[in-house]
Amino acid sequence: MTTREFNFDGLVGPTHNYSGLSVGNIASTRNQGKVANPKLAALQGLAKMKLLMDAGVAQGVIAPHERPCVATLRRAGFAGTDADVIKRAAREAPALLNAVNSASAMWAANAATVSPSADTLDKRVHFTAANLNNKFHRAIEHPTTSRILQAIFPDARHFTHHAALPGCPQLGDEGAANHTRFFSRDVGVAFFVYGAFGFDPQASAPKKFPARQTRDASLAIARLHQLDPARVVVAQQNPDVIDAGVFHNDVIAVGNKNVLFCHEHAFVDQARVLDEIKRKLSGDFVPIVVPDADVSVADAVSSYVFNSQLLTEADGSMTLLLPSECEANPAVWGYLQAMVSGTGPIKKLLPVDLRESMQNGGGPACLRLRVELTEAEARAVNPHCILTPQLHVQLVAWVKKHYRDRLAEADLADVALLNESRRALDELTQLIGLGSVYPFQQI
Ligand code: SUG
Repeated sequence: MTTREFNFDGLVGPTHNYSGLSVGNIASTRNQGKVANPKLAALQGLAKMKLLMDAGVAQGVIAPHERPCVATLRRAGFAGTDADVIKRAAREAPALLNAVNSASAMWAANAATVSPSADTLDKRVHFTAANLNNKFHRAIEHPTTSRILQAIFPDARHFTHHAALPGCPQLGDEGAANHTRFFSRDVGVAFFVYGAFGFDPQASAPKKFPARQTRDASLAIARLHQLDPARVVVAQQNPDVIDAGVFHNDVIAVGNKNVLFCHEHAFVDQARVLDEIKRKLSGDFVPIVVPDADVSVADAVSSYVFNSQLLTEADGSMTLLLPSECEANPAVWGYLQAMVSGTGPIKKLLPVDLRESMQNGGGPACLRLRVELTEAEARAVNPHCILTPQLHVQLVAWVKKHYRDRLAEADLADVALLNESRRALDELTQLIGLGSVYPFQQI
């Protein structure tokens, strides 16, 4: 069966800001309090989507969420008009107000885990929205994420949507950021990476920063998606690299087809893990393991070199679309130059400027959700969510019309921001044919 990978990017929302909400994500903590530029952030994201569309990649768009999330403030006891709710929250619970303003749904790699129909027992594409249980500002995403994914993939003959796993530390789930699907000669292998065990006693755990994904959550998703255990590999992330700022596996590894590009210290018992992937892929596996002596974990985290997208070219070679920050890091850039002139599968480097997102710890790979589809499944996708040159022009105009170019922490208490965001999102749902996915549209 021929399939094609669709790449769905999260559109940056109008409240993109730097609130330092993600302990363990070094960029988020470091840039707390910086003035953000939501307009530039959204335009940078759209430029990346256009680059991929122009390169022949099937590119989709995932809508931002309603922020500030007034419904969450009401659940926390704030009442009155929407304006009253925001004003009181600003006075009495500013940290909560910051959290419900986060535009973090832009990082679509955390929206869900997706298994292609070739790998599932009932031959449907399975989606499980991630509960993102480890961070309050992210744990409120999944109900809207589920509605958006169902609006993009509505046909139950092809698509199965599972609700997020129960929100508890034992089942913390961060979606596709901790899941890679390898593929070779008609065999698909699902690779899940966890940082904590979940229910079982922890053999080794990070000491400084939280492990967000649990083994129990990964196993639950493999069950829900009806994956064949003979085609599943579950590995523990190296706890030391979590403590060095690798809060998701996609900060230290990226895979495509039968290739894995990762750091030497990515996984516990790495040689055994790579052997298991190779065996389950029937021997056809090409790991590119970057030695610590060439690129340290600190350089990997500051440059985000592994948070890149590996694209397959027409001749079968691969291109690494990576953050432009990599060019400024001599160790990283030197390694990459040598790599592309060698004999391995990665032949080209394509740096992209995603600085606004990067300053919150979100590189190219964070911004996208990969969905592998057959032709029949592709025809069942909501066509309005697929980027075309015309939609790109419309979305750029939409951003320029509605977004601010400056957003500081104090602005999050501005009631006008809520109204601007709602107007923008209302117009967006019409542009990309989503229907009423937002709470404010359902009143
Ligand atoms: O969950 N940052 C996100 C970044 C997510 C990156 N995604 C992947 N690696 N796939 C996070 O830590 C920062 C928000 C703030 O601090 O305002 C934030 O949520």
